Amino acid sequence: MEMSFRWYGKDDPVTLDKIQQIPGMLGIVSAIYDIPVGDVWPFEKIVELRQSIENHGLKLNVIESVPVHEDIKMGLDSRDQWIENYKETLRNLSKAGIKTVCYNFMPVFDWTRSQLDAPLADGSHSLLYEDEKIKGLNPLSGELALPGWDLSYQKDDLRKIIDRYQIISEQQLMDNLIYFLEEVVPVAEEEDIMLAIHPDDPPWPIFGLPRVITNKTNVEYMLNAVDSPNNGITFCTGSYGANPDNDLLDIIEAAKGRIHFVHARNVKWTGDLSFQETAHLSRDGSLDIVDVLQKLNEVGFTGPIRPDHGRMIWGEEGRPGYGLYDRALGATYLNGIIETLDKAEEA
Ligand code: DNO
Repeated sequence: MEMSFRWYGKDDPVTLDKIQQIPGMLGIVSAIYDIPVGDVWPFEKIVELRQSIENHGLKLNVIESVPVHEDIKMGLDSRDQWIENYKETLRNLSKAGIKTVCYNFMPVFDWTRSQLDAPLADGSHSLLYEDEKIKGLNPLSGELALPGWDLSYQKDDLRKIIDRYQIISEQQLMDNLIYFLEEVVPVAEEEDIMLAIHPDDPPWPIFGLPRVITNKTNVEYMLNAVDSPNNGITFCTGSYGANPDNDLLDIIEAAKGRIHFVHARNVKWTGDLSFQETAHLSRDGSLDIVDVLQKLNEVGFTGPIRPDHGRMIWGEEGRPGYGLYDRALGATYLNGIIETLDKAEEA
């Protein structure tokens, strides 16, 4: 597996200089952040990003994410133009040497939490999701603005989009995803790009908006609907694992050969549809990270993996979930497991 780390570009306080000092670090997961959603990513900009990473002895191995325009998710007539742009971006990425592209199909809101700095018993803090709190929130009020959300919408536009989703069922959203995949997967095949859809986080509907990449049944449906190795998934332990009904090993088995990227992190279930993120260790959360890596190894996964969200520890301040220290500890823990698995295999 290729140990990798997410980097938010030149403005990220966690610099490449620091990331390069994490033992065993090989890959950088990044994106171009100043292009409006839906526009074509220029080849030169991608090359520039790649170059800045290679100057630090690291490799730009995954783009996370190329965002999907809301018109595509809503299935509007205008989607075809946005899909053409998406194909062009894939071609440019391929030309610049990128082989793995992560994206998601969550309506409007990407990953969602009710609190970004919830204390843990050890004095650190982390991301918390409490469904009761989320239920009581109006996303239009502005009281919750999360780092993963696209905040470029004007309030009225956002209201219109949310209204429009009220008549889109889960099946329709899935159909819109498949329409998109039928268009872009052939280009991914031509360009030798692995598409890796990120699950919905959390894996259930929020704010009355449908969500579809939530469980094994839906993942299988999506993989079978466009049955190509280039149509794959990002296996995010913490997103699928937020729902105790999801059996992570079972999902890996169902998606074997189609997992192109892994996000590894742990969560502790704290109640019905509620969880708090913890350190990566199996004993700290509800997910068994060793079992997951063992299973990934068993199904032959050798692609990029990154430690995901960490706690904020040692007084670090920064982008919630994306500090340096706890993610670096996570990488070291994951590397220990991977080395052990590799040795056992050689023996
Ligand atoms: C959160 C991330 C997500 C992810 C996107 C992928 O920390 O895992 O924001 O990058 O959903 O498209």
